[in-house]
Amino acid sequence: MSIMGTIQLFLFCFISLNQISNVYSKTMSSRELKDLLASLRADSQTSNFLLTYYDALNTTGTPLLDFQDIAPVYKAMDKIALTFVTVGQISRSDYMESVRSADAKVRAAVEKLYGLFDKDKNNVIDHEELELTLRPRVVFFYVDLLILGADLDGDKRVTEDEYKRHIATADYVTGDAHKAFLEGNFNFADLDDNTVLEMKDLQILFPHDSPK
Ligand SMILES: [Ca+2]
Ligand SMILES: [Ca+2]
Ligand SMILES: [Ca+2]
Repeated sequence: MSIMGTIQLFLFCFISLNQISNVYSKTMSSRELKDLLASLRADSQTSNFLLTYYDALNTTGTPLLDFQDIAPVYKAMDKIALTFVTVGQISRSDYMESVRSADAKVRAAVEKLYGLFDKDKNNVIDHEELELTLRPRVVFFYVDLLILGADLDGDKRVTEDEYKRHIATADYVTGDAHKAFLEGNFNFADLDDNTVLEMKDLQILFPHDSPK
């Protein structure tokens, strides 16, 4: 390999590691999110979805996303999640009714998320629309978990054991049904089925040619 090639490879590895360590700060800025998406070479549709998703979730209005942004939305959306599991779709009215008792900021965030998933704007999120969002959902699930503190030992990998221990004590989990739903999410995002959620799973979503 030429000297320039070696330098480029070194820089690439350095930047990648740096970006991963930024993800694990239990906070995330939009700059860090953009860097992560660039390091994954995410397609523009996925990137736009994720930037809008995290913009909607940032209810505390700070430049950073943290636990206080994500956890209340997870908590408010427990019934919505369960409706999806049992019915396979949800209307806008049922969806908003489910979060009626949440505070106004959380309701506003959740409503923005509805618009993001309901691509054809017919006020129903159906199974097909959910399928279309596979890539962003895997990415945000991983990033959400790091922000929520599920990576207990801080190695940027969330093992199934860490995840179960996290949701057993997390106060945004509203009950057994919600817990079971969240456990199912782990398997959904663990694309290589190695019982660890990590960058490798995200990289599977965005295959690209290896450098020549
Ligand atoms: Ca729709
Ligand atoms: Ca870990
Ligand atoms: Ca995995």
